[in-house]
Amino acid sequence: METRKDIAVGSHIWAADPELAFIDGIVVNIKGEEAEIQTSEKTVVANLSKIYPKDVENPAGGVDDMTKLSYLHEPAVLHNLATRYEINEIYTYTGNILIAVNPFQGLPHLYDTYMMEKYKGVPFGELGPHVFAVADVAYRAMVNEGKSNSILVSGESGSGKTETTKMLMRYLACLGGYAAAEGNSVEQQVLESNPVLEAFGNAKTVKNNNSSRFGKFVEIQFDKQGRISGAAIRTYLLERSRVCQISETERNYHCFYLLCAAPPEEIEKYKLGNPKSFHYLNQSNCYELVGVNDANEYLATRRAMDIVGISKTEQDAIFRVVAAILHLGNIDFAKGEEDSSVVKDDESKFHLNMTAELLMCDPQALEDALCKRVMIAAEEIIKRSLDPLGATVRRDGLAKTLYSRLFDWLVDKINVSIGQDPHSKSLIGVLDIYGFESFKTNSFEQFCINFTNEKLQQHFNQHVFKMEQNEYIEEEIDWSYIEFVDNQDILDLIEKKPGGIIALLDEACMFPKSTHETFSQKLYQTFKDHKRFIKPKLARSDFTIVHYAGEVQYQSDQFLDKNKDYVVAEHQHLLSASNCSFVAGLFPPLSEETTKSSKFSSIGSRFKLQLQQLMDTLNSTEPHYIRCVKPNTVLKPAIFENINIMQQLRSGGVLEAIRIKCAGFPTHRTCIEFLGRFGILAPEVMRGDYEEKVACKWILEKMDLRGYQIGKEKIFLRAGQMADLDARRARVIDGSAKVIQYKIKSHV
Ligand code: AD9
Ligand code: MG
Repeated sequence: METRKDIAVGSHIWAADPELAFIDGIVVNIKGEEAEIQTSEKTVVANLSKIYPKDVENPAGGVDDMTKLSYLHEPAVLHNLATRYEINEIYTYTGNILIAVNPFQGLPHLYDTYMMEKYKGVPFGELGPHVFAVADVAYRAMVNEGKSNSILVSGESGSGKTETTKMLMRYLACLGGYAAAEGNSVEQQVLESNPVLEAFGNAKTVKNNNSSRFGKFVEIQFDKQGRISGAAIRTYLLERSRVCQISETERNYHCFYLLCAAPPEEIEKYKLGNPKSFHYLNQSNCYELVGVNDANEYLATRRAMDIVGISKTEQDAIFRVVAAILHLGNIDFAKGEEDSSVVKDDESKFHLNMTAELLMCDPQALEDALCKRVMIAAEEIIKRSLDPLGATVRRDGLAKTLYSRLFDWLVDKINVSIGQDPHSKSLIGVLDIYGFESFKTNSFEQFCINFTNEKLQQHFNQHVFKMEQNEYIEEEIDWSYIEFVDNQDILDLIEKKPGGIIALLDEACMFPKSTHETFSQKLYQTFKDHKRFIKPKLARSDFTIVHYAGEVQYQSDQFLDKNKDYVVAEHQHLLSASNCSFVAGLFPPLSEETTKSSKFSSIGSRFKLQLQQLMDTLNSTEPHYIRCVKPNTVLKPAIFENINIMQQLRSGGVLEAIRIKCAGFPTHRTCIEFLGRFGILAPEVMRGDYEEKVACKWILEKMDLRGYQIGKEKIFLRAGQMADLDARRARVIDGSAKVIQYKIKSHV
């Protein structure tokens, strides 16, 4: 007995495969729940519930919109992307979501001025899928309706978010620029902010040679005429640990290597040299990037800094701080008297003096700030010595603080220099943010990144859901509430106040006796019955969150430290007294309040707030989504790793969007299309002179289908109904087993 209406002997299908994700074949026999399938290489047996009908009428080059697929399911989506990728069609729509598969090769014709001109003002969907089409539709909507728009680019590391973002910005600058603009126009400044931020915020990682180590939201403001009139850049969570700690094959932030490749007079001025001689760079054996000339990049960064309005004096100060951080990292400590520490040797002394000179502060004060800790007890101030290890931790802390303040200064400066347009009523926001991460070890950074993704996922689901609903309303079809998986419970687990993980973490940070173990115990107790929280077996301090994109096990041991944002008081005093106004400016004096209060400032809570502000902004805009996909882990063209890509489509919410569609009416066909394909099922109807809609209804009734809807011009089918109709159509056409046999032969 057949248990599935849409699958019969002779059906072309996809079956799950451990290596390729799915393989295609033809059903040659069905016994109970099991189907025997002939593929091009072997015969396999699969459970009927695990096979999917394959559309044999799919065009050879695939379809440019997933919603045009007759059967909207995982194998069809994957196969369509693969087919297109093979012919360098890297863009595909899913409704109005753009999927972009990283080509890992230059495709210059795809982005040249001819292409930009081509997409200008053309209605969405008329030309092939493209980032320019998304930027164009956002721009037109903004100009015509005066409504703000946003473009959200997401995907895993190395999938092409930053490249995509730059393309979007280039297209918007082209649409909204002053044609005859000279000098440093706003749009040029907006574009040139990219290389500056990349020099200081990007680094080579295992996953991407130019990985952004911060999240970014660029808000481009437009005037009434649709011209760019201002911009604001917001950045999120720069990875601080990289400044003093890098893993094998990775690099520190680009700017360090660029500076080491600066012209000789600058090298002399900053007493730099080979990157190999600096501790902060030589922990990894990787110094150069293939295809990148650091010396040229240094000059290019300087030029970009000129354009965004960073003065020569400021640039000198910036690179002085960068050089100072390198020297700082080379200061080693040895054991002094009792538990104290001293600067180790002459070489370390040289670096200490260089650091002090570059930061324009007193070398003795610098040494004290590194080796001693000031304790304020009731009435007196006690200076305690730190042991060499303690001093090293201090040194690294200072490096991280300096660098992150420098980065924030750059962002602020660029914002001031580009300027905001207070009169702008509409904007286009472009979001380039880290995708979902799950590594072997996951710490506080991954926790924050995945929290971001949960937030964006909720936004995405709600949007997809709403869009789908709108189409039903437009076609005036019945639409009863269709449920979709909501991730509100995960968000509550993380951010609820009081009682969520972030709130509990803050509590732990404020309580002096807390350790990561007591923090974890608290989590285990509080969330023991939470569906989204798991205490891993045998774990003492790990915890697992069941994210929408999968389970992630977090190691809590550095959560408390990483959540605390404070500048060591000694460092604050030292640098706010610097003779260099730039350096002193990075450490503005603290207000009386902050010095006294022992309350720490929580990175987690601040991030949560920033994220909420971002969501508020996004919620006031019309969103557009671009999902970037990384086709392989070797970063090479023309390699398409099925299973890996499936995972990305799943965690990027593409499959969820498709599931939402499937929960409603995934197949939309105009009446004419429908009759063309299925008229054969009811020749008597076709012979009669019926109105198209009536004819469709007759056929659907004859086939005894339930739950479908007929709109004003379209037929809306439930999931599986198209395949069911196709199977019947195939039976009518093929008729006999003879033809089935022929099909098998011709396939093998
Ligand atoms: V990360 O999360 O910041 O680590 P991204 O931003 O997603 O990551 P990125 O845009 O930096 O990835 O792309 C990685 C590399 O892929 C680039 O350096 C290019 O070499 C390559 N790439 C990405 N998109 C394109 C493209 N449209 N055309 C050609 C591309 N190459
Ligand atoms: Mg990036």
